[in-house]
Amino acid sequence: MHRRDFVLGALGAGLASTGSMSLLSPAGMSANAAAAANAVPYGAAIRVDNLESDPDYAAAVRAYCQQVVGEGGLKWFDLRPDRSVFNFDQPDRLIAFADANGMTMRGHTLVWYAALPEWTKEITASEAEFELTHHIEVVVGRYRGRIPNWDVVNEPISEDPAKEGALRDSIWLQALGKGYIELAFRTAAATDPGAQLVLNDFNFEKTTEVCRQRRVAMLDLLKELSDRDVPIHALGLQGHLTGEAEIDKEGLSRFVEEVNGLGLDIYVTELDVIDNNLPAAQGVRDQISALRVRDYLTAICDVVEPKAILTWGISDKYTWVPIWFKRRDGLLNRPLPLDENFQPKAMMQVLQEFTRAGS
Ligand code: 9MR
Repeated sequence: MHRRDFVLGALGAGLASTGSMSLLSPAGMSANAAAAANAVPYGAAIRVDNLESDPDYAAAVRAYCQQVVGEGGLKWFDLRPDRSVFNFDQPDRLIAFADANGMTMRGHTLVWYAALPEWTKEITASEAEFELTHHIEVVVGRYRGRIPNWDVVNEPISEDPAKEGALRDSIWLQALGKGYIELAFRTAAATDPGAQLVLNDFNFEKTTEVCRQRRVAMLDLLKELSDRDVPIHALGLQGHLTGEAEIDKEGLSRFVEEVNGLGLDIYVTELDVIDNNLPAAQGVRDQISALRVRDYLTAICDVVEPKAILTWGISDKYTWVPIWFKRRDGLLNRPLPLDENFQPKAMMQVLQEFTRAGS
């Protein structure tokens, strides 16, 4: 049998058991009631400008999400145009939207190798500790008690640990060594002792040797942090899945089990399916993407119920994927659970199964 037939067959069988696909909210149940029934909160990364300019987008977010996270806004290059400036405009608008709609907001992200403004190149090794801790104190301090969980450190593991060493190069690693991670978590915990502090990263789920090495590197890091009693509460699995790549269900389940064994919770923080190499036919493409999401969430939820499941965007109308992974045939990317007209795709039904039922 051709591999694609198998993939679609397996997916078809899975979807058939859950009935027809229409809206997330079952007939007769309001979106809010459906949200309240969720065992695991569902959320999405949000572009706050579009919430205000596109009423259909805002309506979709209201209908489906119990959590939001800014796709940008809290990143250094948005927040820190200058060394002495903090511009909280975007996160303030997003948290106002979240509060008004009974949603919680995640904070993304305090320390990352990327999305840094030019001026950060001037930070000297002796200034780095102050710049890092000051940034965390100001940002977490502003939202203390209001943003209940933070991606404190984002993507600390290198692309390919076997070749590059375990930790990803960054201004923080260069100036402060690997201790920058511990420093960031301790500072965040001291600033808001009630916040859930998350380490967030991607690419643990494929059957490749690189993914296996990345799981090993992440586990080593988490064990070290745990041995040192660093206040870290969860691992965020981003879940930017590659459409043509099978999920290593066994490898991912065992990884989640080991992480959970360290006393850490699991969040799924940035789920989407990079579909530039999938077939053009919309139905086929959407089914393969839904299958990847199903396999990914199955591998995780078989072991532990995630604290939340968030996709990186909600509609194909607004997604980062074409920035890096535009399709050669010129068709739009379809990485997210709603299409560009905010209609639910097979992926939304899969998300619904995992958020409604829990694990
Ligand atoms: O989707 C985000 C895009 O709009 C930003 O320009 C980019 C740089 O800040 O970051 C994208 O989001 C990334 C996230 O912050 C971390 N994991 C990978 C995401 C996709 O690149």
